[in-house]
Amino acid sequence: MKRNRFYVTTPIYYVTAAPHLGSLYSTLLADVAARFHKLFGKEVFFLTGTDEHGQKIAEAAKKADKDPKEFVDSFIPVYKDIWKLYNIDYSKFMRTTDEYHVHAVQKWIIQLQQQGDIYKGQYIGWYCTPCETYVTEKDIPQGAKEVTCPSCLRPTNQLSEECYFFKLSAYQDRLLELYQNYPDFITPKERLHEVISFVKEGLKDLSISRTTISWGIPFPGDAKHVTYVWADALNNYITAIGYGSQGKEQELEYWWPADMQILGKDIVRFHAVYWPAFLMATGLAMPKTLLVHGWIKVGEQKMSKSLGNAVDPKFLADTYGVDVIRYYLTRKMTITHDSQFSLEDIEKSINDELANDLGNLLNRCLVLAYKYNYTTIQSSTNWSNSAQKLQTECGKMAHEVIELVELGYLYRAVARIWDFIHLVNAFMQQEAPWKTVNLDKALFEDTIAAVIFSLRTIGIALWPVMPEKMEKLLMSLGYNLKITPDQNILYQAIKWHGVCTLVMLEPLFQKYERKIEEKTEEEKKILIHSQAISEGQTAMKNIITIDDFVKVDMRVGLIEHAEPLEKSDKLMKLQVDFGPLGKRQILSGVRKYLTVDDLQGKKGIFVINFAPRMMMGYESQGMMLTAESDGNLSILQPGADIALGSKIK
Ligand code: ME8
Repeated sequence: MKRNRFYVTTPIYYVTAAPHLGSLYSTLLADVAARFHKLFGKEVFFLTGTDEHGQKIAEAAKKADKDPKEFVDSFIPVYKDIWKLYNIDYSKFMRTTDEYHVHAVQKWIIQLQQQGDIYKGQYIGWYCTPCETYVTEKDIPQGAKEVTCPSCLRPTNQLSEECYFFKLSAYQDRLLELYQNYPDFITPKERLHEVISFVKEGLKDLSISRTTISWGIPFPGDAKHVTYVWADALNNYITAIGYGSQGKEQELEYWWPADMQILGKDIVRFHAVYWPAFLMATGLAMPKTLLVHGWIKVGEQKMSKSLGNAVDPKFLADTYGVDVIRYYLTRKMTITHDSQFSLEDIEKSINDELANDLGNLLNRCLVLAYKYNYTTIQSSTNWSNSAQKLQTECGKMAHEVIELVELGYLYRAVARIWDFIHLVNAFMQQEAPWKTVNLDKALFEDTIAAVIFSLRTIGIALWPVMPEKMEKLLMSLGYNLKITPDQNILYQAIKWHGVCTLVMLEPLFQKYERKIEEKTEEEKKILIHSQAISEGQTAMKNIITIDDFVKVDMRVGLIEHAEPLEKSDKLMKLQVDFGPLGKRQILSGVRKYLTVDDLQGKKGIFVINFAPRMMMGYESQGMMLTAESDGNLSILQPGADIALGSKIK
């Protein structure tokens, strides 16, 4: 029998700060996947937690002048509150400082030592503390005195220490076999190829203990050493379900192997190389799939706390609502690639998709049903042809959604549900029940019923993504969502059975119509910050040489006369004196921002070697330079004693 269970995990996060949008994203994907599998009738275990040992945490605690345990403890309620706010329904929140985990990791080390997978040696290498990893040899230039981490581009430190090694090299062939025999082990495929080429380059044994720090799990039998943070952390996926705890063997057997392990592409090597090798050594089965997602980016940069561009999930929930952000992250951040985060996109999603495509469809249908007193809706035994077609499409949608969810492509599953929402909108438009109501009441009822049953299926299919909003939607259709073990509720919904008793509710989504002036200071800050980063980065990409620059002839000129062009609400006509170079007429698009008084009698900087251009019937013989900031424009003014016609260089 197919295993009717689903075990999903997230990375356990370093607790050096409150969770940011990146940590929320991975955790949310796990929550959405878990809820889908519950809908499919499976028993679900959803594990998340925190990674609390290692140099990075020790250093952050020291900076905060706190004991490391006290430091990590202070963040746990913050994590739990954010997860609660976002309705993250985890089964267990594990911490690597939990005693059962510490003991289990020590037992694991002893087992591997006894079987010869761990031995003592000497390590010399460059260590990156933010990534908690050594730089691999191929990334170190010969004779280098300083080495930058190839992953995060920050400086590394040279370490030489006695340490314990895990015999990773002995697993190289078995790992390659794994990737070959189970190509679904890593989703998406691009990541699998990267991992294969990394392993083919040759694996060195992995240092799994440290003597230079003390904040870690004591290495059994050698008090000088603590366990390397990744050897400690990766094991959380099994210790949390009973590995190494007496009397919990059955629990481990019940849940392991994990069905889906979700992580960002930054930590794929740890999960796709070290982790399966650890499991092989431990004698446990491989997880079914590692779902490796791309980064949320702002401009060209990964969103991250240390880069100062992280967005606070609490602020987003307060501004737009929890389910809107759940929807936005699940649908718009593609798993396979990096994705750009932007507040404008969130607002567009609310207006075009949530309020318009979905909210409006529900509302229009409810209003019509109420107006014509048809609020107890029966499934038909004799659907019209077009309603039957819609039902077939509804079934197809549900089947494809289930397939996509099983593969881990949650963003595509949501997009597929949305295709169906568009279809239902088109059906409503085509059948025009507001017209048929007076001509053919049966057809009117058939149309309304088909839309209501479609909406019921949509509400169930979208529940994992927007649980609160979809519970409301379903309530307005008189449907009480009940998760039932061993029954796939989505399959049942496509049969369009039963009766729906409608209840009129407030609109599900309000359009977001606040203009920039009406936004809060925090919103403005994020908007301006993300725009500045992307513009700055675009500027960085368009690098030019000095030869390009000198082609532009820029000169100092005096605006003798300025007048708005009557025919245009944008243009000002300027007469500009360039001293020995003569006078020119220049048209400038500043009318909305600057008055005649702002311009007349002022010196400015002008590009004078553009080909003359006709604008609204007047010739413009150059361009005035301006700078824009926060929606205001000002002219660039040289000092008072700079002669007219002077060249800018
Ligand atoms: O690496 N976009 O913890 P961590 C998308 N403790 N996801 C992001 C992201 C972004 N901009 N920033 C972070 C660690 N993430 C280890 C893990 S597991 C045994 C140990 C997510 O706090 C993404 O899942 O640095 C990434 O892999 C993870 O947070 C890194 O979290």
